Amino acid sequence: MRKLAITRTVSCSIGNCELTHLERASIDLERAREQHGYYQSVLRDAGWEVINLEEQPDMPDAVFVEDTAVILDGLAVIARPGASSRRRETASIANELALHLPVAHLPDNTRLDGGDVLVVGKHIFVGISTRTTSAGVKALDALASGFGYATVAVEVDACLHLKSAATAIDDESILLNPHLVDPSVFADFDVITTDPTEAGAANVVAIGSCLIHSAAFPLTTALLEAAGHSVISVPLDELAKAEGAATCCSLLLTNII
Ligand code: CIR
Repeated sequence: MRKLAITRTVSCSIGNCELTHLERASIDLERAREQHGYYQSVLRDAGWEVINLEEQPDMPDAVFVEDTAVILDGLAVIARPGASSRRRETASIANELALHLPVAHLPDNTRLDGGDVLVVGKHIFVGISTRTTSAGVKALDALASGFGYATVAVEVDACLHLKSAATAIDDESILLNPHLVDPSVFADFDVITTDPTEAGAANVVAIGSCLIHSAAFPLTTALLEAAGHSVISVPLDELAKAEGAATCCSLLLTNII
């Protein structure tokens, strides 16, 4: 089965990124690109074909491709980013995705960031956040239900996106920070809770053989390993200054031709 990861070069303008919960700090572009390159190499080493889209110099947050689409089994839904500065990012992503699977769009009057959409098997959890509206959730549900998915809305107010608070380890297990999301939402799953001293540690990318996790959260990495998971720690602290985490940097497609 083909495994495709869509990524995009870190924009030279990343210093002008959107910020919601962090104070602006100077971002070292070269270091951010090095860390991004290492993230891509980890994907390649794990057997993913990495497509790197060209830089969008006038779109500071364009490296965070996760926010531009939701990948389902048999359908890609193009997002409607909640931040106006990010809306133009979706056009080139839609063109690329259309080469690999059917593509659908959300209505104009909706808002939805891919970072708010956690797909676990046939369950979709969607954060209602500063970026995603309930109209966005309903529109996604209308598209996804035809593909056998059940969608649940989740309140998110303590962090940027739902996936800042909870991500999937596999189809049965979730890594979450109980201070950022109500754990009862995931009552039907096995849950691993992040170390209480590592606020941003709930973001993990499941790439089949192992998990990509930020090297900034070693105590939570150790908890994942103690639970039997294989983890690759990736330095992502430069991109974290732009409020980006590990899942943000790729769109992962499987089950495609
Ligand atoms: C933003 O605020 O949109 C970017 N600076 C960070 C986006 C991170 N994306 C994500 O968590 N999925």
